[in-house]
Amino acid sequence: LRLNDDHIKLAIQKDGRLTEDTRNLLRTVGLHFESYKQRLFSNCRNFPMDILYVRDDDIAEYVAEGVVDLGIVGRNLVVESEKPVEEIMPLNYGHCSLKVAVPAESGIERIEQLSGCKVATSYPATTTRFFAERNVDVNVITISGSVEITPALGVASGIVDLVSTGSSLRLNDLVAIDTVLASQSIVIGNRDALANSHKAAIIERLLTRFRGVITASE
Ligand code: PRT
Ligand code: ZN
Repeated sequence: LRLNDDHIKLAIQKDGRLTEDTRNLLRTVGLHFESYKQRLFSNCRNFPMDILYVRDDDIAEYVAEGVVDLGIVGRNLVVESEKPVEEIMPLNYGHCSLKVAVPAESGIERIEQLSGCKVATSYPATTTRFFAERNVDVNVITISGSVEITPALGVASGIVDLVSTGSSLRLNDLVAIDTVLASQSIVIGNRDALANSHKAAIIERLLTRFRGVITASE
């Protein structure tokens, strides 16, 4: 089992929220590949592609650097990474949004009311850009996990965090007051790979298969 230079390389999340839907998509479009949890990559038996399993946080970087040609990852991480990659195709799963939320009892209803306050997030680049574009001066505090408990701890007045059902916000007595971005799982591509006729042809064959099942599911 080894990486083949004639193959395109696709990075997907190794073990997380997007992993099962991503594997299902690849199998639904007819790709045959082994996947063992402990393995770093697998070859497709019936398509010139190798699949790498990585942390989702590393996917945009690997695509930008050309370690892989394609990646499947949440758009939220692509935007946050600020890496030069091509956003090729939304896949219609992994829907969530990055929202500004505050304690329900704070009475805060507009982001302007957070002026001068601390805002905790795992998305510092996106959050900083969002408030700067709206001329609201906040102090962005970067937290790697459990951002939703920071207001109760007195660490921040508000948060910017991913929301899907909203139950995590409700559980922590937080309410959303604005949306920073809408996200879903997307295909991203390396710009040099897309400009390479050999690779671009294989990539187009894969995207054509994706298009078939994605339109069908809408
Ligand atoms: O290990 P690795 O680094 O690869 O994974 P990870 O733990 O960093 O990410 P993971 O697997 O949790 O999420 C992968 C991607 O799924 C995210 O980058 C998003 O694109 C997408 N996604 C979709 C979500 C959610 N929905 C979501 N609800 N990611 C996180 N959440 C969190 C949310 O922030 C909240 O804390 O899940 C919790 C429950 O959300 P509610 O609103 O349903 O209560
Ligand atoms: Zn991650």
